[in-house]
Amino acid sequence: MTEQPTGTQPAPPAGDPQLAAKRRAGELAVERYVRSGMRLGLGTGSTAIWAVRRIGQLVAAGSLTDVVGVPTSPVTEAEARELGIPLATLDEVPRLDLTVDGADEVSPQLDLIKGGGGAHLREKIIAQATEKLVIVVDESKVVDCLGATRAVPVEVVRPALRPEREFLEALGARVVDRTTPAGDPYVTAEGNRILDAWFGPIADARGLLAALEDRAGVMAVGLFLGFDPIVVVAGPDGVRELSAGS
Ligand code: A5P
Repeated sequence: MTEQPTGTQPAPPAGDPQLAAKRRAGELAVERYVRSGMRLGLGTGSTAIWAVRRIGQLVAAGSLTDVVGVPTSPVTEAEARELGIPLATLDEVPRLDLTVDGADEVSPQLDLIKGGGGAHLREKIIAQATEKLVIVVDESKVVDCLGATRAVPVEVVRPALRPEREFLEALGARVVDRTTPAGDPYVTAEGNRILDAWFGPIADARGLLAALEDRAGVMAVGLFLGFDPIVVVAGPDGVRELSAGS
């Protein structure tokens, strides 16, 4: 993994420093990587939304042309539509040039935990359809080991909720059924539930992912391993970029 210093950065917006970092990461990723003519995956969350907004601004200004976006969630779709970004589905555009998305954790190997917003099923489908994945985060997301600060979101079909919870517990996780702020069960865009599995630091993320993907009731695991993303990290000291290779 290499860290690349960035060039001149625009001044961060005033106010909450974490929000400013999220905004800077999202906007900068667009400036650096989004070009006219691209087929784009549009990520979900409070960081990726800044990339979507920047794309919308550039489309409205006419400086970004001939792009089409495939949203990773209904929330992103609604905002992108409002912004006037031309949209499509993977039925219409099955291969994407670039996706800009957020993450909950980024490991030194650039593996990820995603799904804090409950959209990781579509996010993984779109990441797999994408030539290049650009991840935008603030510094709090960079960890030494996946699982250090966040649960692994596991999307489960409703009838399998209890057996999959028990399976996760047998693997050593503390499992929380995700709920809405109102306390109702959280239901994903595909009509499934989410179990947030707290493992603590995960020594063998590949083994864990394989074990979970073997389960019939598991629709998506928020472990994104081996996607080789470019990670744009913004913090109080500026922006850095993490990538394998160069
Ligand atoms: C959505 O399901 C997630 O994968 C988000 O991309 C992730 O939770 C990061 O979200 P924030 O940028 O809001 O922290």
